[in-house]
Amino acid sequence: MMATGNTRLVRYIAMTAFALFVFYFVSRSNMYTPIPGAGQIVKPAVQPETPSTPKNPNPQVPLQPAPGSPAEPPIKNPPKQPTVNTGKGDDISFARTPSSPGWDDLVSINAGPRMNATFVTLARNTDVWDIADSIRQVEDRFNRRFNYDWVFLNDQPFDETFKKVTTSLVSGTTHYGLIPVEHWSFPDWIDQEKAKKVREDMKERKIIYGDSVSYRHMCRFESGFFFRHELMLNYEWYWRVEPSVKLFCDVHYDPFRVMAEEKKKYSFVLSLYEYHETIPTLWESTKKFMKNHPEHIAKDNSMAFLSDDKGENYNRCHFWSNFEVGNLEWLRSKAYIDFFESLDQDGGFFYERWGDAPVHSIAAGLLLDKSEIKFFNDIGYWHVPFTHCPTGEQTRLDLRCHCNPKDNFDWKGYSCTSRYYELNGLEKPLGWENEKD
Ligand SMILES: Nc1nc2c(ncn2[C@@H]2O[C@H](COP(=O)(O)OP(=O)(O)OP(=O)(O)O)[C@@H](O)[C@H]2O)c(=O)[nH]1
Ligand SMILES: *[C@@H]1O[C@H](CO)[C@@H](O)[C@H](O)[C@H]1NC(C)=O
Ligand SMILES: [Mg+2]
Repeated sequence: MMATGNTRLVRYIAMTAFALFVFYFVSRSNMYTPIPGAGQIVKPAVQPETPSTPKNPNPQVPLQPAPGSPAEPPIKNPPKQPTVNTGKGDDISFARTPSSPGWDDLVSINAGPRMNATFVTLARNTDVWDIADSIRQVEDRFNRRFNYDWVFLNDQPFDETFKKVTTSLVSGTTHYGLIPVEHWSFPDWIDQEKAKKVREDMKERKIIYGDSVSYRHMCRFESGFFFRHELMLNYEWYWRVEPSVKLFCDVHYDPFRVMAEEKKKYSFVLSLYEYHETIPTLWESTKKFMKNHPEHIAKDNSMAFLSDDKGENYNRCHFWSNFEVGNLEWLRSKAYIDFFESLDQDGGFFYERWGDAPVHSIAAGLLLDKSEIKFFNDIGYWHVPFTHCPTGEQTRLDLRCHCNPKDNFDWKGYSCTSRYYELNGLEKPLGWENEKD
């Protein structure tokens, strides 16, 4: 009798303990699931034209509590608290190689400090679905863990659909800005008749966008004004994103922070030769600027990237500016503004068809020390028709890249990236020879 009673009691205790254990386990795992910021932030459907309540009023401070902080359920091995920027890049929030702690965590909100940075996109209302595509990729591969803001600029007011769709996709705060007409029109020193003849002539010669007025305003705006838009004055760093681009690889670390810690001001993933027809006198204008402003030319510049004869002629190499991570303070500096204004006075945005890519690139090449320009091998990228697929099989596997390495443009004949490597005395990534053609 006694024995049976004891067995029953033991069985009862065991079953209760088991039930409690199951309940505890289930409820705990449920608590983990909606990770704040991982695409689950509840946001108002529409945001007003001007800055709405920013999600992160102080970008230097992490937006979300770090995993393991008191606001969250306990985790078995809580990661370290966010560290102050040590400059060493070896803390959990800054995993740069597969052996770094925290590398495998592509789910939690990144615990590290945030830079004073934003994405920026110039777009028309009709670009909405093409930019939606780009945003989705940037969010999936990077920003859902970092929640940086996104600034959209347009020469026309953005419509409700554009704002609704993009706000629903961006994990950070979105801002929508109208471009002032002075930044999107002909300066008064431009001869309209002469500019019109150029467009007709370029149309006949079938030069891409050669007959377009809006394309010229776009190039001039991206060259001289986007970084001075009032919404952009709130930031120190930008990452430019265009409609219909692709990101092929996981971005484990914060590229803005890499830029700051490596003391970079400008970066690229693709480089190539510009069409001569669009910039016949750009180098003459550049030389005039160099003569008038020797004080702005960096001692250790990248002239060897731009010219094969020590500056006599332009070799047409440029960084492709539809992707850029860069420093806005540099673009707002006297050196850059003097350069832009000197070019603008010469009229080539309208009398030719100067692109913002060669303008930014020449500026970066001459006004910055060569050590201030960064090449991001590990950011896989596509903008029609060129692909940057990271060189090195192990890198592509580690970053879960979905690009075909055969498409990588970097080491092909029409790319200028080899010059960048040579000029900086850098060793090319392992496996580059196999991708020459
Ligand atoms: N608001 C506005 N944005 C424009 C206009 N034209 C171009 N853009 C934007 O400026 C950027 C560059 O324009 P694109 O048409 O992509 O020029 P591109 O990259 O040289 O050429 P594509 O090969 O057509 O992509 C994109 O982000 C466009 O959305 C315009 O007239 N108004
Ligand atoms: C971010 O940078 C802008 C431009 O330099 C500056 O005005 C602003 O105060 C900065 N914000 C923070 C939080 O540091
Ligand atoms: Mg484009």
